[in-house]
Amino acid sequence: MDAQMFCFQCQETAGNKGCTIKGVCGKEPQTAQLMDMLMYATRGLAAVNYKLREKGLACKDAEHLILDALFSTITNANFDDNALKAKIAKVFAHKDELIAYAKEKGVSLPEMDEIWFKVEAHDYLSYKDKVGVLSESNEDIRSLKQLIVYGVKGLAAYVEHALNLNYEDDEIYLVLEEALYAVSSHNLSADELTAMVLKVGSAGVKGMALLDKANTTTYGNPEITKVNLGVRNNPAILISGHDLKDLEELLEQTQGTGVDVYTHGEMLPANSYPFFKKYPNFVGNYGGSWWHQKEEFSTFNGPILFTTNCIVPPKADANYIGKIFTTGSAGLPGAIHIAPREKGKQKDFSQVIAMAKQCPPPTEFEKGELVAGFAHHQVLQLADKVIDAVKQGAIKKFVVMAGCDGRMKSRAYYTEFAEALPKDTVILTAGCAKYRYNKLPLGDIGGIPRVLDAGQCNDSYSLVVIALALKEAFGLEDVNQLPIVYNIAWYEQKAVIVLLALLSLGVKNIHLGPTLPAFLSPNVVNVLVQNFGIGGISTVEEDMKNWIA
Ligand code: FSO
Ligand code: SF4
Repeated sequence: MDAQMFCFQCQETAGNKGCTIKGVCGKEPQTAQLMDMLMYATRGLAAVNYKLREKGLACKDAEHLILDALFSTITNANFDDNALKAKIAKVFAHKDELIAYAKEKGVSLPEMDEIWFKVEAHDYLSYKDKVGVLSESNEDIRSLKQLIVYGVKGLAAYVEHALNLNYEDDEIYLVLEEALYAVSSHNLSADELTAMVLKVGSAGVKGMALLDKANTTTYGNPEITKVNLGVRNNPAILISGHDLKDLEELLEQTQGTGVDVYTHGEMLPANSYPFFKKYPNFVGNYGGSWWHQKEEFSTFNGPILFTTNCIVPPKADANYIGKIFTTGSAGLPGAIHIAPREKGKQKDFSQVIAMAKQCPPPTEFEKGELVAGFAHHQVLQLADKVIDAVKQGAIKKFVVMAGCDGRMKSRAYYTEFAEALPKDTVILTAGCAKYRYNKLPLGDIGGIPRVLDAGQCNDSYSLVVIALALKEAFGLEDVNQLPIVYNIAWYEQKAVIVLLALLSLGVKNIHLGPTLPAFLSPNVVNVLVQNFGIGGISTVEEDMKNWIA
């Protein structure tokens, strides 16, 4: 059958080559093509704003449109064709305005197709070969360009969360636009593109630091918290995704309504922020990582609010159809989309709350508690204890097992790896990867839990801060001299920016699994192996022998 789409941006891509008929994620070919068009249009808008920025004339609205467009094309974020079409139209229209503005200000724009290209809505699907990933015929250049694009998508997601809390950084916008400009350019060498990859990685560190500052300044530093896994007897809303501002407003609006709020997936770390603990209806966490949602949503009984990915399109007969709400860059056909907040106002979650009131309370499927809240501030408060444990040999190694979870059977590796680790090792985690082992009874070392969960995938930044503090404490010159093994599980493009951020900080010998990205060509893999010692994973026994013993 002819390829109707081409997408290889995530770890579950078909055959570890590319989705060509329909996405393994559930993305329809038409949706994939619209995303390609949105990316092409956005690259044009970014190029124009980049040129305006050189003259100090960059447009704020363009920056925000670019963030939203990039975020919307991330794996499992937006499946809604109508929403994507509206975004394409908006980007084209804004690009036109900026082109006119550039002309008025005497800013010359290059002959780059992305800048001058424009089509009407009825033709969005007519240019799939021109705007798709395979339009770049050189495999290595394509690979480097997509590595940049995927890093930039992940970065945009984090920057958008920071923006929602009114934190911004022009230097990050500059890199986002410069990177998209580079991807559209035809005369950059592989070396120049490689340099851009690392530049995006450095911006990734800045982006995660910005979000960390936004989150901790607004909501306090995460602290050790026992998160309740059971349920209460009230109707409830399940909030998923990563956006803490949405959670704040939902909690505010549910006060006194008799409706409880539970976190799901990547929202779990919110339970550790002091700010959210004041809400009596904030009950705890329901369920596991994103891909278990079909079962978990069907027993939750109440409405589900997606603030970001990872959405799994429900089956037509799912009993929670009609109960899904999206907001921000997330979207799903058939779901109700909660409009953006107007300046100075909150988003309006009244429809979600009204629906919850009509629903039975959640059905319990587990009990107990989970310990979370080991972001940098909390861990550094325990620094003396941790350093002593290392000096006395009670802790021999730290294993960074951050990243994502996913559906592939081969990910059982991560549970088995965590179980097989010797008792004198500590796992540092962040992101939804942790659900593979965070409910295992792995115990503690002199009161230090053997799984230290820093939070969401963006809180991998905390792991960097912790590593740098340990380097100082032990008087080492290089972070690679620490007794740390990196065994990172990736799934989508936020994990790509976390990886690039680590590389830009000089972290070597990262193991990436369960498979290496399909978008890395053999030559690009070689460059990563030679310069950074990147490698894959093997069996638990082999990896234990080679990395830990
Ligand atoms: Fe997971 Fe999904 Fe946070 Fe990702 S829920 S996979 S890397 O969106 O963003 O860790
Ligand atoms: Fe395939 Fe992943 Fe792209 Fe979905 S996001 S179409 S699963 S490569």
